[in-house]
Amino acid sequence: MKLAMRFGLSALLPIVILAAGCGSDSSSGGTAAGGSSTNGKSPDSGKKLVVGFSQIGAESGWRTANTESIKSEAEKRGVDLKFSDAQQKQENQIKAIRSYIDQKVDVIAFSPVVETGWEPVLREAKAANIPVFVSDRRPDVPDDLYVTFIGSDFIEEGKRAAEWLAAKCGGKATIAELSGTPGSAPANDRKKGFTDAIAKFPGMKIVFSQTGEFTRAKGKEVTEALLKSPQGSQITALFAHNDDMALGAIQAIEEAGKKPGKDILIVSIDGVKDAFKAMSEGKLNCSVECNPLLGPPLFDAIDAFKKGTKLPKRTVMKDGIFDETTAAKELPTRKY
Ligand code: GYE
Repeated sequence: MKLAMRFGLSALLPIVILAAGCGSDSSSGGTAAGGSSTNGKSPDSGKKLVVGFSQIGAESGWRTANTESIKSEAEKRGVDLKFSDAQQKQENQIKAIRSYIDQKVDVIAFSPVVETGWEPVLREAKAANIPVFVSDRRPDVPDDLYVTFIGSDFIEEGKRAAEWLAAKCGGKATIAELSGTPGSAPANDRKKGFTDAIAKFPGMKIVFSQTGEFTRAKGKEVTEALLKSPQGSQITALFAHNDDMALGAIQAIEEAGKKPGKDILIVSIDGVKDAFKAMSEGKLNCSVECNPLLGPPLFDAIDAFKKGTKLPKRTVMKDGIFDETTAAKELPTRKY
């Protein structure tokens, strides 16, 4: 009953259907956790919906666009958003989620920095009857602990990066990998997708792999050290788990007197504007898109849930792939 009261605001919010025309694609059915308690009963007296969102940090252009999408969408819909930035620390995210539980927010949403270690705090949210929505990265928990998970397919992204590179280099490459935050879903899954796909090409080998923590500075630092090492001269291709690390690597390659995109082929993931600039200059060869604009589908899902709609457990964002041949044409229309 208490929850039904809190969710009563749905009558005042715009009617939006989950995933309709917003670049996402629902898949694999499932039951919305706790959905029965909200079935749009008892309209409340104009009280704003309170959503607590725990963000990972501000490590990349992707993350900046993602934060902006969530904040602007909340504002547009008149949602009272309690937003916190965990500065890459899981303990800060757990603290934020606990404080949202204490404040009795209507909904908790979060993007988990790493995959493991979330079960206790999500059980606390469930015990407090607060529905949890997962965006961007998946936590490794039983799926009754959250309503729905909206984000891209990171394994597929890694696979697409590998297949693009294989075609470009004719199945022959000595590859350096810059991986993302250790233990994070995109780092784990992109590595898996890429590694599984290059297994079909005996001439393609990853000979170096180190984390660049999804940041430009660390991507540059790691690449600088690699290029100074004896192994550096053997590298013919670089796979970065995100654009920012690739952009840092590009700076390091140029400072070492080599031509990024020519002496070393570079493929990365995200499709942010700076990557399109680098591609149009021929310094980055390919970027697999990962759509950060999760605000609209997330709040659509929250709205649909409040109305008692059964949501899929998983909604996969639709992403493209771009390379140096198309980047200049695409650049003016990029949204992030
Ligand atoms: O690719 C990277 C960011 O979780 C998909 O996190 C996200 C990743 C994104 O830091 O740039």
